[in-house]
Amino acid sequence: MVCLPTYNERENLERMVRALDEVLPEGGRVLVVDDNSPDGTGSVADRLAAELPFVDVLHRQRKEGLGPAYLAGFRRALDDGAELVLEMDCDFSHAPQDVPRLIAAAGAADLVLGSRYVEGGGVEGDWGAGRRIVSRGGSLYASLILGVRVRDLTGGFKCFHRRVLEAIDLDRVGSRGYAFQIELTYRALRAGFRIAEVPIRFVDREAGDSKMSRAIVLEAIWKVPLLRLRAAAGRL
Ligand SMILES: Nc1nc2c(ncn2[C@@H]2O[C@H](COP(=O)(O)OP(=O)(O)OP(=O)(O)O)[C@@H](O)[C@H]2O)c(=O)[nH]1
Ligand SMILES: [Mg+2]
Repeated sequence: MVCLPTYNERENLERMVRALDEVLPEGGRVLVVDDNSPDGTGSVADRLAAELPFVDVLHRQRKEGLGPAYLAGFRRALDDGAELVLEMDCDFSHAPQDVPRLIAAAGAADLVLGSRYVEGGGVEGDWGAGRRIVSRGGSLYASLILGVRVRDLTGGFKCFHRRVLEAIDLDRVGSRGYAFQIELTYRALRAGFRIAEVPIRFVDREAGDSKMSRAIVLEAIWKVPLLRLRAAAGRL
């Protein structure tokens, strides 16, 4: 099941869902998690769900950030019996054509990360220098502080086996933005799961607006050492 969080993705959602239809294996599903987008993305999602049997929608009352939206999506996916649960952005930064490679890699790993920072991966388009530094530097910062060898800790294109999400106490995951991506991967590692990174080319969004903010970056900066301290104290 692909969890697709949306906030004002009216211009992208339908194209995204149809592109996923082309690449998903038999039985694959898409769960749109919309936080009451002011641009009406939620009604686009409802229309798609009515037309396409593999699409479901989870409507949430308000925008609380990516973390809470994903957690709600994961709980639904687990309830629905999904064996593999994927995360990806709805703005085509993550290519739908890469989904089968992530799924294939899940044959030999518990958690697969679409990674920009391994051989063959990268960032395309006009991401400014500032944005590149935040992403690359953030990933490096987190791996140093946490002492893990993962190359791309901040990415949001992932494939979890359900056993990973079942083992992580989702109620304890408090991060909302990029920190959420770091926290989940770190918790999976601490729980002893095998992680594989497959190269992806990340493309800057063409339509719609970014939800990235200073608050999201700041949260990641202070949350990372906190995660490490909690883990050291055995209270992660
Ligand atoms: N449901 C929900 N979705 C969100 C929220 N914030 C972001 N999203 C979605 O999460 C995905 C990633 O958000 P983006 O705005 O692309 O953030 P980003 O990838 O960090 O920033 P850009 O690279 O500038 O696009 C997109 O599909 C967004 O619509 C939120 O609070 N709730
Ligand atoms: Mg994006």
